Amino acid sequence: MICLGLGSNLGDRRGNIAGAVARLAAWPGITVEKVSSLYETAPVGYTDQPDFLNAAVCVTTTLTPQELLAACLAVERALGRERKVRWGPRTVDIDVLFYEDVVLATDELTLPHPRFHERCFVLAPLAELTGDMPVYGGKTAGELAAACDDGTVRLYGRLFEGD
Ligand code: PH2
Ligand code: MG
Ligand code: MG
Repeated sequence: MICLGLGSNLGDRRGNIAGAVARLAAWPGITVEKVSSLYETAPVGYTDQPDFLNAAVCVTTTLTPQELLAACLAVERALGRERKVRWGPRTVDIDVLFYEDVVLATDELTLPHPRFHERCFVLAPLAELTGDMPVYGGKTAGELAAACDDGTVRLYGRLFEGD
C-alpha cells in the first residue's frame, strides 16, 4: 500500500485538500484509490498557528517514490504553498507516509515518514484506510492512534459532498 497524508491550515482548508486530491488523481501515473474523512486537528510542533484539517489517501502508482514526492511537491506549489517557517502554516502539505515496504533515507525523502506513527493527525485518517494492515512496528494505524496523545483530533466531515 502507498499512502499520503494531507494537511491545510490556511485559507479554504477543505478546498485546498480537495484541490490537492483532485490534482493528484489527475496526475499521470497516479490513481487515488481511497480517501479518508477530514479531521480538524490542533497544531503539533509549532503551536502558534491555526487548527488544521487533515486527511489521508491511498494511491496506486507507476511512479517511483522520488517521482511521487516530486508530484506531491508540484501539487503543493500549484496550490500556492510557500515555505517560510518549518512546520508553520500552509495552504497544503502532502507527505508520503509509506510506499509499500520501501525503506529509504535521503536528504529529500525518508520512508516510512519518520514521524507518522506518533502523530494523531496522521493516524486518525489513515486508520480509516488501512484497517487490519500493520503499518508500523506490527501495529495497525488504529492501534497506534489509540495509543497516541500528541493533540486533539476531531472528525470534521467528508472531503467531497455526497461522499
Ligand atoms: N503538520 C506539520 C506540523 N504540525 N499539526 C497538525 N495538526 N497537522 C499537520 O498536518 C501538521 C501539524 C508538519 O507537516
Ligand atoms: Mg507534514
Ligand atoms: Mg511535507
